[in-house]
Amino acid sequence: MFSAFDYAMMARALAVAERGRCITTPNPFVGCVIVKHGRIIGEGFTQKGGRPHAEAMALEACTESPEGATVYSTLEPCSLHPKSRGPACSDLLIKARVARVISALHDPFHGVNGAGHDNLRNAGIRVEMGLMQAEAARSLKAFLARVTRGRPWLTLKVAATLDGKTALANGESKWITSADARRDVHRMRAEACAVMTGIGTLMTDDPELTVRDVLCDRQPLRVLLDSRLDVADSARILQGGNTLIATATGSAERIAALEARGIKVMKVETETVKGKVDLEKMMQQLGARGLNNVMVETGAKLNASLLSAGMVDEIVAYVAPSIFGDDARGLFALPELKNLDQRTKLKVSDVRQVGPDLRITAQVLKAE
Ligand code: AOF
Ligand code: ZN
Repeated sequence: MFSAFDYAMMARALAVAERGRCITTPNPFVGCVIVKHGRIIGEGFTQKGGRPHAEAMALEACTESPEGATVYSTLEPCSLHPKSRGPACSDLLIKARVARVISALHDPFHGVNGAGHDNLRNAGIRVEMGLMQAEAARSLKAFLARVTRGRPWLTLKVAATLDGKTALANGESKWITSADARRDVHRMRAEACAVMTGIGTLMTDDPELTVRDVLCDRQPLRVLLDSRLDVADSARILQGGNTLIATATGSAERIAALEARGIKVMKVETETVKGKVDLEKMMQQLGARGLNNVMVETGAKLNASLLSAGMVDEIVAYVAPSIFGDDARGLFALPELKNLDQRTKLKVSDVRQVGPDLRITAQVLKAE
């Protein structure tokens, strides 16, 4: 049983955790609040690159001895595991002689997976779990997705008119949504571990895929899906490093030339017939690289391929209050559906206005 005060402290820990949202990758952004005699004596959040952890920061920040204190953590405090990059938080809490630990979530990472809580319990600390679990799971959904299923959480960002169009029939498309919406997209990029596009979009738009309109001291990895390595040497995505290309049939010489420029190239198996990158394998490989959430900004073809492959978890749609008409280009170049059972169904989780535009966030419901 948790008290109203416990809820307030965990809500505080979740708010503190937000300060790490854009910087902790590949680690989850955790928040921790330490309370004694009804007062917060220390709080902390996971730091850039994932270390130090939230609990270590909160202990360090304590204004008085944490002995006998209650600790609120948005994730199970870690235990020592073979690849630990620092001390285990459960050991630090034991050493600090805290009395009680309340965490929102079990950490499914195989190196922890209950061992943090067990460690604390074995040292005589009272451990409780599940306070504001749904809220914590929502904020850490990308980390949880990567750890439990091996591939990152994929958010597809789209921008279209009210009638779902992205460009006129002649290709003209700049700008459909407002500057406010575009700034919001930069905020999304800042929160993503990686931003991905396809070679088709690269050929027409030559995007840079960097965070520019918001303050951010980490740039997401830029991922280009380019099955044959058709990318031009002058492409903007190749400037400034921090780029990974997923290729299926790119030649060894081309790969070597790109790598010599500091660009990472990742070979992915091809789909059985088409000679294209196998999207599920690509996502698994991105997961193995520690990417929690991948944001995709691309064209109608790759949008459709990712959707058809079942790789899309969430769609964030910016809808401009304008109409292009039926001859304009659409968002998803899907093959014709023969019956309504084949449609993709979504569950809307958020709707808000961004400047003059609408932003709709919806999760893709997987077919039963
Ligand atoms: C915590 N507090 O603030 C975070 C935790 O690579 P390491 O050694 O830093 O360990 C990373 C794992 O620790 C990560 O996969 C996740 O399970 C957990 N993250 N744990 O106690 C924190 N960020
Ligand atoms: Zn830890």
